[in-house]
Amino acid sequence: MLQQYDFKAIEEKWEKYWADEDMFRTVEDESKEKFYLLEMFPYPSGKLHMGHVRNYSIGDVLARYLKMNGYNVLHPMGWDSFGLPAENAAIKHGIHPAVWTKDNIGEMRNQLKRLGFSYDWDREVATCTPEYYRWMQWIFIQFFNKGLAYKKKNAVNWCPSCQTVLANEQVVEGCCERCGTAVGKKELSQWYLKITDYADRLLSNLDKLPGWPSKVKTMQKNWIGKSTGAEVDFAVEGFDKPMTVFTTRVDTLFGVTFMVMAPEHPFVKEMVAGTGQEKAVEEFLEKLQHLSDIDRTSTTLEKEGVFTGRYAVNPVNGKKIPIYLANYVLINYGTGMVMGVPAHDERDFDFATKYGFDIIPVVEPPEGSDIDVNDLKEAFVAEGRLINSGEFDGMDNMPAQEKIIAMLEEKGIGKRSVNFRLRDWLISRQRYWGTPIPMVYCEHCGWVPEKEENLPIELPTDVVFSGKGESPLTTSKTFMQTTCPKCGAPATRETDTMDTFLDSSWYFLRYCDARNDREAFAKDKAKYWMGVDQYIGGVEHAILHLMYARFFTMVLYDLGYSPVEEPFTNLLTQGMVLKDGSKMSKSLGNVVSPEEIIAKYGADTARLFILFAAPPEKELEWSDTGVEGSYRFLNRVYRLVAELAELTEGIPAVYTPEGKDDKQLAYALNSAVKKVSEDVQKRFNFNTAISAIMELVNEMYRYKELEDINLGLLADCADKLVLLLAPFVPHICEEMWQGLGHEGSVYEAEWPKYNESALVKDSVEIVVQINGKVKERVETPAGLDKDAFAQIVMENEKVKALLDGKEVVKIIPVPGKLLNLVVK
Ligand code: ANZ
Ligand code: ZN
Repeated sequence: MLQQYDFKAIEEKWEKYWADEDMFRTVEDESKEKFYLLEMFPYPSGKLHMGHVRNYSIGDVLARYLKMNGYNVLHPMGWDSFGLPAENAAIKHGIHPAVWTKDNIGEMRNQLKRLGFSYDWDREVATCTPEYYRWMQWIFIQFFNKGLAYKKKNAVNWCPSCQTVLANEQVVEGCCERCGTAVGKKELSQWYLKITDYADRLLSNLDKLPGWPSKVKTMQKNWIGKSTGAEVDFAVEGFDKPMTVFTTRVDTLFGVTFMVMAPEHPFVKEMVAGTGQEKAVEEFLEKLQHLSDIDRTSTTLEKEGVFTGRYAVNPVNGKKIPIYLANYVLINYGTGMVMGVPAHDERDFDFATKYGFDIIPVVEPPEGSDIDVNDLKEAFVAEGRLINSGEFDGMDNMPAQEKIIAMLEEKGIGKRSVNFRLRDWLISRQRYWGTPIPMVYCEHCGWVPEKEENLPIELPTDVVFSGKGESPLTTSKTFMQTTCPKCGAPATRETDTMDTFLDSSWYFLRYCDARNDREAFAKDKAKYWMGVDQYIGGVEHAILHLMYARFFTMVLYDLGYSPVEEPFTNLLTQGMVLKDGSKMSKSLGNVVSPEEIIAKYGADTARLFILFAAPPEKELEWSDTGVEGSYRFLNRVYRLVAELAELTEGIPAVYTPEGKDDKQLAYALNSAVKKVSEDVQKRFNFNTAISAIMELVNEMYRYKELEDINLGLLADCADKLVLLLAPFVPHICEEMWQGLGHEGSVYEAEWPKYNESALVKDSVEIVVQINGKVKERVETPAGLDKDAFAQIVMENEKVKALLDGKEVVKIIPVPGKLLNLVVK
């Protein structure tokens, strides 16, 4: 063992050893308990950032700890490698996306190896390779055959700068999530996946995930957005179709004073024809073009509308009520039509005030309220009792809903109804660098999936990257023309590619059997490994990625391919890495590059700092002095172990603690073992685990300088110190393990156990405070009662000296810990 901590030599040596020995290769083994540990795979942008380093360091602690505890650990890594940046690089610099991506993967793989992460590289996947996307296409076809994929013309969000379609969730405050440009609308025929068929299950299954943070479950719940209510038909005068509205407040039916519908509603044209309102309606529609769905649901939106020239009839009281188009009614929610109840809905209140509709209260607050429903300044949205509601007057409004629905059902003009905020998933992208959608359009047969034996449909290489308009795949001379897989007639291929969120919706299944070229994954292997026992990643994926991955797993489960319905048993969302209080980002210029830190201090220091600075879920504030502190600690440990390696050479770790000092060191050792074991697996409290190890190191330094020392005890401490540190800082620990005379890798050694009897203290250190200031520390026997304890402390010579000439006014004993004295 070198005397100096030469991190560079040590880290290179052991990384080579792990690779040569194939240390982290995993195979299915029924005799061992499996643990599937997964960290979210990165987009290969070219360089790892600190967020990655944090995510993967957290995972690696667990992986190495579990391996030492005898688990069969699956710990894979791969690349979410389709996506826009590669294509933009192609447009800008003329580099082919495949080349750009491959180079980046190469660089980042080296960085991951340089950090010493214990991945099974034999299972590496990259979603942009034909070996992977072949099965992506196969899965898409299974969805299509099950009726879960369809093509539909729709007004979609369109980013004029990226020249691409965006899913609703990629539009942030009306702007493109990627480039910030204001998003517009475009009518396009697009592929969708029917995630809405699974809305109810995606929601109810959340209750079966006790290992997920509740904040993530709440976010998913809100995203799915289940609303329970009713649909009610209103006849329209002089028009043959009824207006069907979705309402969650059927109890307010008697208070309807107008009707509003989505301007895009297919009835609009027909309904307005011949009323004289045609021109006004047209002008209104023109004006709306520039509003996104997000603007239209904003609470600050100025509510506007236009009269359609028609009237509906309220089925419960025969009242004639005007029908308007309104900007706040969305076409793709409920039925796209709404009954306006200004007395009890804020948006309706604003609208009615603007256009002068009646405001009829139908719910009054409980007695004693100072709200006067006959003179409302804003909508009354709370619960209460029904008024102005005919036979339902006097009932509590919420229970009355059931009665009113029953009445509507009996008359055949309404029914119970449930709506979800979740929309079908728009997956078409007019882009090159994604999985080609494996569908063929035939004039005779319509959309036909490609034959499975023809997969993968590979990306053509003869394309033009202009960055404008349609998918670059349309510029290929060879790609589009094909024959119909069903009838053999000339046909054309789909040129859209898939949203990259599909690629990451099943990669965890592929890892179970990553090299399979006959199936997406073998069932028995998936059965052995799934579900993922611990998934770790950023909270920014709490909604979309996790929802899509759950959806895919559920569908594949229903089709008999996935052995589990829910993919991720336990989820940990790590906090962000901050510098000077804000997220590290290029634009703020506060980025610390992992490479620099590794070059200066080594990978072990980088890992230790990140793990020690904050618990995984919390934000981590970068600190240069913290990094230096970690580096100094590793040096200190290394010197200690180097010295003990010599001192205890040939001495077995066998001993009986005798004096007070032996016992104190044995206590520090056993409590460190206990703390690290519990903190790592159960609580991810890596920072407190490391603190316990630091205390042990201090104790060992103190002990080894004493006159009468037990070398067996020190030998045991040295071994266990290295074992305890091994999950956190792997390279240095391998070196120290070898230095202590052990054969092979420290990860083949067993995790230490602690000795409960060493944790029973027979003496404790008491802090003596005088007038609130710590003045002295005194040793007392453990387990004394209040009076005996106070007496022993007061009789201590040093304490007596401190109290000399003073009057003790009050004694406040905290047995085992503290004696507080108030003196005059
Ligand atoms: C009458 C009413 C009275 C309503 C009242 C609310 C309060 P959630 O909870 O989000 O599902 N609504 C229905 N479809 C709509 C659409 N396409 N665009 C805009 N608004 C729509 O909201 C359901 C409520 O939102 C429905 O209940 C409807 O207004 C409105 F005191 O009906 B309500
Ligand atoms: Zn055909």
